[in-house]
Amino acid sequence: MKTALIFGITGQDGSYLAELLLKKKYVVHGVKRKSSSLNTDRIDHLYEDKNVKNFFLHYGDLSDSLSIQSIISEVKPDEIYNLAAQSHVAVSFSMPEYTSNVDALGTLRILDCIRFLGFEKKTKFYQAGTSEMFGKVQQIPQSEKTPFYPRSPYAVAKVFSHWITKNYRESYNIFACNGILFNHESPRRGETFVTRKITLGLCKIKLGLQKKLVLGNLNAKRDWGHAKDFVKAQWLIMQQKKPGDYVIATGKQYSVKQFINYTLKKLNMKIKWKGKGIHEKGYNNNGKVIIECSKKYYRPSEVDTLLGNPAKAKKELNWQATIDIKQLVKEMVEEDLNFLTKYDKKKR
Ligand code: NAP
Ligand code: G4F
Repeated sequence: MKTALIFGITGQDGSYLAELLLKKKYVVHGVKRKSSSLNTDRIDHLYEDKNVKNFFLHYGDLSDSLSIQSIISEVKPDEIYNLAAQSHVAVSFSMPEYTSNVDALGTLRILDCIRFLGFEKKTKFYQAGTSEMFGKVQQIPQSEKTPFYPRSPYAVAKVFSHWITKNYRESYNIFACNGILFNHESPRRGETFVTRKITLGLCKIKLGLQKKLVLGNLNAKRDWGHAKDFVKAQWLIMQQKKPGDYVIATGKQYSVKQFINYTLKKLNMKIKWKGKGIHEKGYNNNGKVIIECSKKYYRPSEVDTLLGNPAKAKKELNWQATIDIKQLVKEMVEEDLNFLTKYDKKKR
């Protein structure tokens, strides 16, 4: 039986990866942060299920070497997945030092712990890299060979993590891999990322619980997949004969505005778009503005376009995305409507 340790188990990907590994009969250990309010809602169904025996949680933090050392030496994992991060690009401009500490040095802390404990031959390592590292893209589409041009403190920190992972692989022979994952979403996506902000916001407007949705740059383009597909790729990367770096993407690109239009269609809502850029607005049938833009949600430097080339993943991992944007939007809208209807009934 293999043992896995997931940093970031309470996040979107951590929860799906834990489900996948438990299905594959792994013993799964996860690291959660101390928080003054509950932060385990994405994994409570696993923790509370009496049939799930091999699932354990530990308190720890990527900014705290002692907790990392004590957990890794106790668990002695076969595979470590580092999914923990301050993962919000816009927030990284407000908290650049904290983001660098966690997203860059946190990775080094785990890798050096593997080396320090002499686990180089035992413990494989996966680093959650990102398409944000391509930033101001130097090539379209982006592959493993495309040079990085990070455009935020978040992306700069992730570039450090990418290279330190490669460096520990080459220097100490650790089975250390980088996934370079393009955007992936789900009903479990954090509510401040644009896709979930859109599905949740428009569902609330549909149910009369909110009047307006205020967003930033509607013209940004992303390669959006489903987190369930993408965690499968993370596991596959760790099962190869040799450690490597892989772009994981759908190979299709849509704008934020297109994502909104798919969501409106699924909700059977019609709007008229008027204006351009920051002045663009969406009007409902009664002529009321239900979508508008604000400078508040623009970034000091934007990543305008991201489009991945997942050819290497297809060839070597036999992986490809199975869920397209329409299915993704459908699932997110249905779960948000379901959640809001239950929540609204409870309140009454
Ligand atoms: P997420 O939902 O934001 O989850 C991040 C996880 O990291 C949470 O469990 C969070 O804990 C934990 N965390 C944050 N700061 C930490 C710290 N100081 N110490 C320990 N844990 C900490 O992110 P996600 O969407 O699942 O993404 C997973 C990873 O993939 C992240 O590293 C992200 O940067 C990267 N990535 C994501 C995407 C994407 O589109 N989703 C694409 C490429 C790469 P709390 O629950 O307590 O906040
Ligand atoms: O949903 P977003 O915040 O995701 P972003 O910045 O692409 O980052 C996500 O994907 C990365 C992979 O490429 C991950 F590494 C990272 O951890 C995170 O998961 O924004 C997507 C786009 C941006 O161009 C942003 O400017 O949507 C635009 N946008 C427009 N209005 C907005 C909003 N983004 C947010 N969060 N909120 C808005 O109101």
